[in-house]
Amino acid sequence: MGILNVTPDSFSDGGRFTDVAAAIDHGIALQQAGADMVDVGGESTRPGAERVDAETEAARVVPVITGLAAAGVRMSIDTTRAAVAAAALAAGATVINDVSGGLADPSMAAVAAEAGCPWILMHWRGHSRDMVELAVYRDVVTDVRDELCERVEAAVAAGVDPGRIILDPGLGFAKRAEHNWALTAHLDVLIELGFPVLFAASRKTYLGRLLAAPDGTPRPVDEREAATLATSVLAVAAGAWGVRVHDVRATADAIAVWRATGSPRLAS
Ligand code: PMM
Repeated sequence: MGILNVTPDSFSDGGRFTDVAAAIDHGIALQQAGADMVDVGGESTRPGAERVDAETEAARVVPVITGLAAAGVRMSIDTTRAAVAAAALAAGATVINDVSGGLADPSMAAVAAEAGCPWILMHWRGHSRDMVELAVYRDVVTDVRDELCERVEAAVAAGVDPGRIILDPGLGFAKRAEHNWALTAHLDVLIELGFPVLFAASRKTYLGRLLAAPDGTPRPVDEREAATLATSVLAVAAGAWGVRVHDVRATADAIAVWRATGSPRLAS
């Protein structure tokens, strides 16, 4: 899954694709680089980010989705809002990627059930401005698993086909670095639930901290690619269904190497 943030303030590519034509070109380039799907988002979810209103969010993504659909690009819509998801599906997106797992907008389940489309339920505890203080767990792996199971139950109760549900541990969302590493090491615990699992570590803050300079300065966002590739290969080898990344070509290359060795599965 290639990332296309049509926002002025996302942490990695914010501001690069606010022009519709540039965003469409980048989406096509992601597909040509090997993305099976392009994830289009119109609201930044980086820690501390302020929210935009639904009209602004929809106005950012709909023209880009319309253009990419005309070019034959498969897309997910990265939103927590039912109205934005519905507008994006009408414009040609075919998957809902909801970082709140249905918690932020009670109407999202009805949109997903009505559309009958795949719905990515990410583990989430609150909006970006509050999420640092929500990063408290008894055991992060079992807590995330149990909270995701609650989201699945709510979705199914609202009429969503369980065969359309995809799960995501939500790296960096109400998670400190040690939580992200534990979820990476024990991805099998989520995979064993039987749903496809999406893994989305690309260029995130905790990778910058891992690779910090001796004086503690985090590695800049655009120098976290090798670490991103390592996490993506670990996730795919553990059985992840997909990885959500900025650099699709490098990711496809790394996964080609894993496949060439016979797609060995990681034992946990
Ligand atoms: N992370 C971000 C945005 N959308 N969607 C899913 N399913 N999982 C994630 O971890 C996730 C997401 C934030 O990263 P970005 O600013 O690079 O888009």
